Amino acid sequence: MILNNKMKIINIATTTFDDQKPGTSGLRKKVNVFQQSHYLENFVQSIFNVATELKGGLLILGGDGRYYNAHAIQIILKMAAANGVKQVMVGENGLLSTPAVSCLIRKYKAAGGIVLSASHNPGGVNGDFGIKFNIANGGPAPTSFTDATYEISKRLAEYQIADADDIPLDRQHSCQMGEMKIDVIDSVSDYADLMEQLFDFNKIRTMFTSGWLEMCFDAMHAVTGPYAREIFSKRLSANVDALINSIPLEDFGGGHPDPNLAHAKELVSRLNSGPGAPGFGAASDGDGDRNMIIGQNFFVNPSDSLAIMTANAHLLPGYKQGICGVARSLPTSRAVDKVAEVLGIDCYETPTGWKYFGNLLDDKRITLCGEESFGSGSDHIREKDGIWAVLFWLNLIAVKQQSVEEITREHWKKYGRHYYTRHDYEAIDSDAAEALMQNLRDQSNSLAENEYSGYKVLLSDDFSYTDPVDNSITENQGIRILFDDESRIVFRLSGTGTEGATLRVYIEKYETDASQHNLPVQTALTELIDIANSIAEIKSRCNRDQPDVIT
Ligand code: G16
Repeated sequence: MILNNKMKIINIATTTFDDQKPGTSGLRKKVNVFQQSHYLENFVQSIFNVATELKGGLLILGGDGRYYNAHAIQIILKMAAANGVKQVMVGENGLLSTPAVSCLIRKYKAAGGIVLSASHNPGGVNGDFGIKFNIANGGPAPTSFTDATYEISKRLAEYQIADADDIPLDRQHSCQMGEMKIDVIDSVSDYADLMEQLFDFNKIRTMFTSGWLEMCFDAMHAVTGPYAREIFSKRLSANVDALINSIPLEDFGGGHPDPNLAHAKELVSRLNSGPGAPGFGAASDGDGDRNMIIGQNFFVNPSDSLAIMTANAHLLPGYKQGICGVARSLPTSRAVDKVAEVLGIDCYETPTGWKYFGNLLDDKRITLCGEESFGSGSDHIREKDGIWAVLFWLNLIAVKQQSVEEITREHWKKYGRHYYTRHDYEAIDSDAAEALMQNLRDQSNSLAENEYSGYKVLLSDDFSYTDPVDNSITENQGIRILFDDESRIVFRLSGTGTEGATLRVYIEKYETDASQHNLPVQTALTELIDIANSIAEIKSRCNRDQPDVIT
């Protein structure tokens, strides 16, 4: 036991867990896994052991408000004090969205940040919990960091924690825990100020106050409620009924905080309610980094959203100097590639995971990036950013004076339409999923030249990425099959699920003929869906007739 400014630091002997390997975005498990004695503490100590820069530095701490958030924050504060952190800024009520953490790390030059969230996964006592670490650039820790924490977690013998009282989180204040300063801060204002620098708030406000547009934003009872209140209602004077589900709840009101057509049902029914319906709808996820954009009876695919943003960024104040390049993850449709070609800028294809965009942003190779999984962002921070994407669209609508649908259709007309769908097979047997992927891997080199229902395979491989900045290589990132008409199928296993395995099948088809842009997506892709099912033998290997979720 050591005394630090009259505070006791206790070394607790612990035993290891073998399942603390972070996935696509941090460590995500069922709440009851995190509730095992020492489980959270072991993982947090592993972070402190690797992120030695936290000693004597500033840590940003907050989460999406799900069950276990408040409890975990008190533990992490005491462990931070015991591990020599100089100062912690923690969000009021323990709330900070993932983009707000990234913003605060960069603004206050913090050594890093800890975000407590399992993102779009359900919460509550029977739901999921998660923890992720962001480094000093504000972005998710790279694989080298997460691999190192995993190695440490496998041999950790003890952790350090201060013998201190819990800190009140329900009001803004500053206090000491031993030698460590704690500031409980406004969760929203720094982030909202950054948004005001990027977008034309006057123009958006006029659009609302003149009655030209009404919006509906679904915070899904997750972290973005307070952000939406401050930004859309207070600073932008949006219509009085603009926000739904805007009170953060520990179980997200029993809902699934995943902003897609299946889970944001209330929002969708409002937008599709006929005359008088709002013209613009949006939703964000548990920790506020994802976004869905919809118009009246109209859905904007996230891959299209990235392409539309890229084509129009120069019209908005924060991007008026143009953009230097773009990036998308492997399974994201190639809609943005077409725009990059026309703009004459580089377009990078990365593995799934926001962490792969960090080096490209830091090296100023890209300004915008995005993923099919409802994520888009820019160089303003190092995370994808839900509210930012909503503001981007609102600003664009205010500039163009067109509806969501008109903007999207005009885009398709100019660049062609990428019909796109993702089929998810959830909670399938992990061994069966691995065997399915291995079978695809074994075939992948011999598929070229094969023809399926008139679609000829041009190239097929297991995607591997060499980071152009640090030359690190990331292998086995998904099987991709490219056809000679620019259609594409990608198969990979999710890295964010907490039950069995989730197979994701991504299918796209490029159509330049505007008279063919009105088909239902699943109809336009029927043949390719059948080809994907047959090459991967999904039905027999997964024992499923249909995907569980289609986006
Ligand atoms: C995370 C990552 C994203 C990724 C998504 C889905 O998002 O940050 O980069 O696209 O998971 O990953 P997977 O397909 O492996 O499940 P979030 O919003 O869950 O943090």
